[in-house]
Amino acid sequence: MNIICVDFVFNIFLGPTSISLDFSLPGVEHVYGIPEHADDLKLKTTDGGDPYRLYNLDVFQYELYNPMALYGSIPVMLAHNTQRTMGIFWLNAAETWVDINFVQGSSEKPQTDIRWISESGIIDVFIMLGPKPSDVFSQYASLTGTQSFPPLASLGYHQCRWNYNDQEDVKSVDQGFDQHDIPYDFIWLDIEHADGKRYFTWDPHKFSQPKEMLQGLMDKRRKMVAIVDPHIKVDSGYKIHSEITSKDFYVKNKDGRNYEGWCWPGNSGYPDFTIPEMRAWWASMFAYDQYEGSMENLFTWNDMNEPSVFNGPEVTMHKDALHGKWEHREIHNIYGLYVQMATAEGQIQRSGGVERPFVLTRAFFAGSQRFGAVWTGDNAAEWGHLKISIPMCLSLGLVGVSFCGADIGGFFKNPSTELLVRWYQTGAYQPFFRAHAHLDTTRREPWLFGPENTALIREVIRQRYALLPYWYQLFFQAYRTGMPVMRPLWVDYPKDTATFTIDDEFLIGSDLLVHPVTEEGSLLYPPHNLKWFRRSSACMENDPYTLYVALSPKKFAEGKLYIDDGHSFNYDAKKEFIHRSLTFANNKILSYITMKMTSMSEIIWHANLLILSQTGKETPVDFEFDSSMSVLTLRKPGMNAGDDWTLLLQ
Ligand code: NBV
Repeated sequence: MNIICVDFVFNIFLGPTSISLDFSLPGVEHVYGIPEHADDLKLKTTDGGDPYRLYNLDVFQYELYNPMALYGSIPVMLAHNTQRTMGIFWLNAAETWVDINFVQGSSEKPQTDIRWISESGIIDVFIMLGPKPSDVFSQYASLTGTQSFPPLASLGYHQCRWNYNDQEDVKSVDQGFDQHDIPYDFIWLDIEHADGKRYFTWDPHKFSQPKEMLQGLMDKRRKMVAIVDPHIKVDSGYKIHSEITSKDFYVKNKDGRNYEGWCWPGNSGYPDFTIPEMRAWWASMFAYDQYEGSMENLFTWNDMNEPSVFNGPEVTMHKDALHGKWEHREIHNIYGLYVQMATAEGQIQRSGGVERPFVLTRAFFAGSQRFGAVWTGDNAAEWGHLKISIPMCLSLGLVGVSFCGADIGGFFKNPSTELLVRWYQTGAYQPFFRAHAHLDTTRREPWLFGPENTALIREVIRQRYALLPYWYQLFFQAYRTGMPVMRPLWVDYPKDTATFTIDDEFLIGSDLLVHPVTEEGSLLYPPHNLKWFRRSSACMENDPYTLYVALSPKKFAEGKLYIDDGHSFNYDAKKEFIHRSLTFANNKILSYITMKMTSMSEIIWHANLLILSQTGKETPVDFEFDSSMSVLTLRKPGMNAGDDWTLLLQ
């Protein structure tokens, strides 16, 4: 047995109640998780201060190193020491507070005491016993699912701004990338693209020909994301509003009338996403004949789904609003998850179940990883916000959400050029790689800061594209096993106590150590210009792979390669994929099938130094050896990534 479930069921009373449970963890000094907070990776004692709060809120200009609630809540805590990793999953979607105390236990042992307090609901706790970090990840995945496997393109670079003003603007930004030889995959449209903030529509003047715009992008194998928020303008002439009204799908006031609040469109209704029929209807709105102007390269961004209500308490919904017989207080933290779930389902359905969706959400809960990506909301163009993006994404990765990123450049305020470049250099090594900016900021497309800075940004975006096969393979692992893509060092070095508090550097998979510069005034390095690149990830599909082999002191290395069509569910439905393991040992590189081992035909290479023989046939291989760096480069060896082969160095 490796998961313990504690489940106390109480009667459900309307109105505020409260439940609580204490845990003592003897031998534990390090606890992590319970996002979302703008704080260090290792959770702090809350003794003498506020507990960490979990209550999905639209927070204006959030503070750093603070236990205050932010946009999402995942009530999962991990505890780690050199002997064991374990986790506690407090399954409750009501407002929750977590108190942490580090104490001296019996026989001088360190101990961590934790108190979970929720406003309502039931006590439903899962204890994941590990003992290895990877065990906790798979135990938690068995409860809430794994990271959805995203389309390959969504791991490329995303260019966003509130707002790209009109179709001409979109066109010229798109061309700017070509003129400056910078690849990108997605351009984003914020709330101004819709007709009077009526989502699923287009502004008739600024975006009068959406299909023409989308086709222009499609011709370049690029894509677009348009925002669809879950507050619906109360307007009888608006199809979405009238259908929700006629189907009686709005959240209700306690007196039974539709709940209305103030948001971007003015007076707004809030669809009740907890109703399965409502979610099915919402999903059907993404069909191409319902969502006019949409095409297969249009994807979705769900913002404001905490939900945000400008005139509500703490800018959210009243706790006594009703979802059927349930008060909002009971389900508050899971509302945003259901919005993203219904949206992702809509994208799958519009393709007849063939294509993978891409949906970004701001609010989230345990299990949101199954529906797409998450970002850290409205940060600011400050060095501290760049720095905090690392522990914020690491904490999310530990509790299942691998597809995480922060607004590059900072959402509020204008970044200095140095900060912007450093942010690109950091963001390129975080899972969700998107630049975004507030309406009132000055324009900041990558080529607006002089040729030297354009070159630096171009370089790091190209680095991201060069590493796409690595990212893609890691997302496939995350999808299959629950292993986080972006990881704290202790996950791979669980006995090295020095790693337990590190959160200014991190691992991507187990093989790439990243330590971004997040301090002002550090030395800039000159770009060295990667020679190849492409316009977007789709244009790379027939490119050769470059294999970097970094040997351990025992002259050993191993890695994995995963390839499929990059966008459909055929890897699952038709098992159309290549998944290979690559190892270097005894001077040989072997490539063999990971998922299903087949007999291996050995191919051995001969040249003066290196030899290739392919079922008897020998082919010389071009190589260079840089003795100062001990780097051996083999050029175009002509192997097929999908075949078994062996490379022998002599
Ligand atoms: O839709 C406008 C913005 C959006 O750009 C941002 O990314 C969201 O986090 N949205 C919040 C609402 C307004 C924030 C001031």
